[in-house]
Amino acid sequence: MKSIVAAITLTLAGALATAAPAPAPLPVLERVMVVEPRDVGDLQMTDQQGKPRRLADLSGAPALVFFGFTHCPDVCPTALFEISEILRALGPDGDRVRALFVTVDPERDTPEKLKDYLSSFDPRLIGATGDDAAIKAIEKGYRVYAKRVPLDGGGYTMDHTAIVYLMDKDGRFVAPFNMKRRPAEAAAELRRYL
Ligand SMILES: [Cu+2]
Repeated sequence: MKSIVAAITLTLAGALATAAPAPAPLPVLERVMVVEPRDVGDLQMTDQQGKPRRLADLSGAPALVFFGFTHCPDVCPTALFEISEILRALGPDGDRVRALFVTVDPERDTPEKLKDYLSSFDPRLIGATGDDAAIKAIEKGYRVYAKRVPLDGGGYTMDHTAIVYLMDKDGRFVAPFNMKRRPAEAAAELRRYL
């Protein structure tokens, strides 16, 4: 799925390259293909301090929401690094933006594990975990795909949606956030939602 979206986005980018310069942020087809998250505000999670929170508690500020798991070999650490760079590029405005990392692997990603993992990234990142039902409910709200895949040598990894969701300050979904640009450009777009 992700590669299809990427391929179509690339094709689209190629098509647009010859057209008039468009405001960059939203690859149109990618936007159309994402099924919009709705009514996620009432959902419950536990943050990396072990504190129960409602997703609605995050509103009042634009938010970047990303799903993943701490055992992820590359996609998640890359995205969290990039999100951290964007927060840094925002300067003091970074405190007025929220960034949420929701685990799709609550069995292994306890609050303690999330806290330890997120200590490598921007301290403003909020980790979200919960029991299986709570995480399933968040995945459903965001229409996120996440599936356990057994590994040959035992154990498992997770296949998961790797979109960064941009939510506005009322907690409504805006669009997939375009991560394929410099942190300063991404920061400039986020500032428009403050
Ligand atoms: Cu991942």
